[in-house]
Amino acid sequence: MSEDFKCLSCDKANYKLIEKAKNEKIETVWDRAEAMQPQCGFGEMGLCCTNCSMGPCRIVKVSEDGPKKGICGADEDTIAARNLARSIAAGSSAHSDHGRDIAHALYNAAKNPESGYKVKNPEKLISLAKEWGISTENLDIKDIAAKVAETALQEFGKPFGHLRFVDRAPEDRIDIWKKMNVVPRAIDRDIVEVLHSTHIGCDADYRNIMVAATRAALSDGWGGSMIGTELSDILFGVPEPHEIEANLGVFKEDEVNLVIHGHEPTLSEAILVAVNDPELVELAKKQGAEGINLVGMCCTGNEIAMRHGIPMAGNFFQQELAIITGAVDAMVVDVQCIMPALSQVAKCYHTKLITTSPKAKIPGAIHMQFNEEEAIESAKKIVREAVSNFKNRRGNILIPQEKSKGFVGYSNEAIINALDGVANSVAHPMGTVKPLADAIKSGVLRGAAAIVGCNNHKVLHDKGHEELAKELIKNDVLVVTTGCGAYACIKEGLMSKEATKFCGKGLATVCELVKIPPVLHMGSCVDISRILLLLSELAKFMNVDIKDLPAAGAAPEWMSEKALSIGTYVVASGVYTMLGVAPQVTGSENLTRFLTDDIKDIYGGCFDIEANPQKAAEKIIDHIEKKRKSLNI
Ligand code: CUV
Ligand code: SF4
Repeated sequence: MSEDFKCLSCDKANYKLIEKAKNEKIETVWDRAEAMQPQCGFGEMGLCCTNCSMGPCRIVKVSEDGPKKGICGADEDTIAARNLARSIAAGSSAHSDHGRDIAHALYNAAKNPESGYKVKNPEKLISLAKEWGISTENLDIKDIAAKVAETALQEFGKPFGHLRFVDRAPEDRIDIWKKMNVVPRAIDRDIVEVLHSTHIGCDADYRNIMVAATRAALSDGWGGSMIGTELSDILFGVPEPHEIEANLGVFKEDEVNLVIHGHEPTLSEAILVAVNDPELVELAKKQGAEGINLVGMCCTGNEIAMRHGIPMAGNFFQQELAIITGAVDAMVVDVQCIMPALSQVAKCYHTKLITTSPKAKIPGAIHMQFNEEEAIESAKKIVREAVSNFKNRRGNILIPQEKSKGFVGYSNEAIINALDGVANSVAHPMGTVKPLADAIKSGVLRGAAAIVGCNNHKVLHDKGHEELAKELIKNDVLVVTTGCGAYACIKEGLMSKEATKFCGKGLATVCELVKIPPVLHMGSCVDISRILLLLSELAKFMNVDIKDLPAAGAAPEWMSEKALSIGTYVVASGVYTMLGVAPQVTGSENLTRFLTDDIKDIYGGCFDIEANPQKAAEKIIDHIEKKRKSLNI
C-alpha cells in the first residue's frame, strides 16, 4: 500500500506517514500540489506583472492574439526580468537579515551578559578583526567582539565604498565585478536599489535589471550570508565533524520530542542550552518522559548538527510528516521555509507549534517571542512549554524505523585539516588548500561539485539530490552539500564511511586515506558562503580565477527566492550552475538566453537547466573535464 507513495518521495520513512495522513484525513504538501494543477502558465513563464494597480498584466505567448505588452508598455523581457530581480532581492534580504541578527547577537555577547551569548571562538574573532583593520591592542575579547559586530552592522548601510568581504575574492574576479558595475556596496542599499529600479516606469532594460539583481545577490553571498556564517562560527564555534543520525526515525517514543525548525542559530543554540538545563530535564521526568530529545529540521537543523551533533529529523518536505508522527511535543520555529500549513496539521495532534520571531507569526500557532537580550531565559520558557505538553500525547503515534548515520560538520577549516591529516581539530583557522589542489591536479579527484537547495514537488522528493550525488561521486567528483540537499544525502547513507562503495577509485582512495565521506556536509544555506571561500582559496592557490576551476554547482530541487539569490551570486562568482527546476523566466527568450548563455562571456559561469539527474551529472562532468583540459591537468 505505502509503496503507492513512491511517486511522491524516494524516502521510505515518508511512506507510512503519508499513508497515516491519508487515513487521518490530513492534507500535506503533496495533496496541495496536486490540487494546484494545472499551474498558471503566465506565472510559470514569468509573464504576469502586478507591479502596479493598472495590472495585473500578462503577456500572451501561446498564440498570435493577445497582448504582447503590459498597459505601461513593459514587454516580456522587462516583466520577466523585474519579477526575477525582485525574487533575488527577497532572497538576498532573507539571508542578509539573518546575518544581521547574528551580528546583533555578537554585539549582545559583548555588551549584554543577560543574553547568555558568549564568544566561543576568540581566534576566529581576532583574525576577522585583523582582516577588517580593527586594532585589537589592549582590548579584551568582549571589546573586540563589540567592534567586529558594529563593523559588520555597518556593512548593511554604509554610504561609501564596497563590502569588506569582496576583498576575499580573487583579483581577476573583482576586476570582472568592477567592469560590470556589480561590486556590492552596502547590503541594504543593493537590495533597495532592486526594489526601486523595478518599480513601474523605472528600469525597462532586462540586462540592466540583471546588473542590479546580480549586485544584490553578490551582497548576499559575499555579504549577508558570509557575515552570518563567520559571526556564527565566532559565537557558536567552527563546525567540526560529528557522527549523527538523520531522518524521521530520530524521534523517541519515551522522551519529549522538541523539533527546532527554521534558520537562525541564535535561537537553536539557546534552545540547546535550555534542553540541558537540569531543572527542565527534571520537569520532563516528572511528566513521565525519560528526557528531552532535541532534533533539527531544515537549515537550523544543519547548523546544530554541524556544531553539536544534534540529529537531523528531516528536510523541507518532511516538516508536516514530523508532526504526523504524533510524537512531536513541540515544533519551535523562527524564520524561513516554515509552511503555514503546520498550524493546521498541529491542530490534529497534541503538538504545540511555537513561533518565536516577530518577523514570522502563523495564525493558529502559539507565539512566544524569543528575546535575544535574554536568550537563555527566553529559550527556557519555550522549552518548558514543550516539556509540559508531553502528558497531552494522544496515542496514535507512528515513528518510522528509518534513520541513517553519517558525518556532518565540514567547515572549510575541518575540510582543510582533514586533507592535511590533522584529525578533528580546527585549531588553525585557515590552513592551506594544497592537498586539495594536489588531489585535483593529479586527477585522483576530477573536481568538486556543490549540491544545494530545497525540495520541490516538481522533482521526486530527495531523488534529485541523491541521484546526482551518487552519479558524481561514482565519477570521482567530490561533492559538498548544504541545506535540504544535505538531508537527502545523509539519509541515503552518502555521508557514512561505507559510502565509499558508491565512489570511483580515486575518490574512494582519498576518502579512505583521510577518513572523510565522499559527500561533505558544509551546513545551512547561508553557509554556501563557505563554498565561495573554499573556491576562492583554491583559485588563488592555483593562480587562476574561480571560473577556471573544475567545479560546478547544482540545485536539483530548489524552490525558494533565497535559492535564486544563491544561484545568481554563484554564477556571478564564475560557477557553472545546474538547476533541476526552471526559474520562472522562460516566457522571455532573451532573459533565458542571457542566464543560460550570454552570461558565460561576462562572468564565466552560467545557469543550465536539467531535470534528469543522470543527464545533469553528465553535463556537470563534461564541464569539469573541459575545465581540466583548459588547465592542462
Ligand atoms: Ni535555508 S531554503 S527549503 S531550509 S534548502 Fe531547504 Fe535551507 Fe531551501 Fe529552505
Ligand atoms: Fe501592467 Fe506595467 Fe503595471 Fe506591470 S507595471 S502591472 S506591466 S502596467
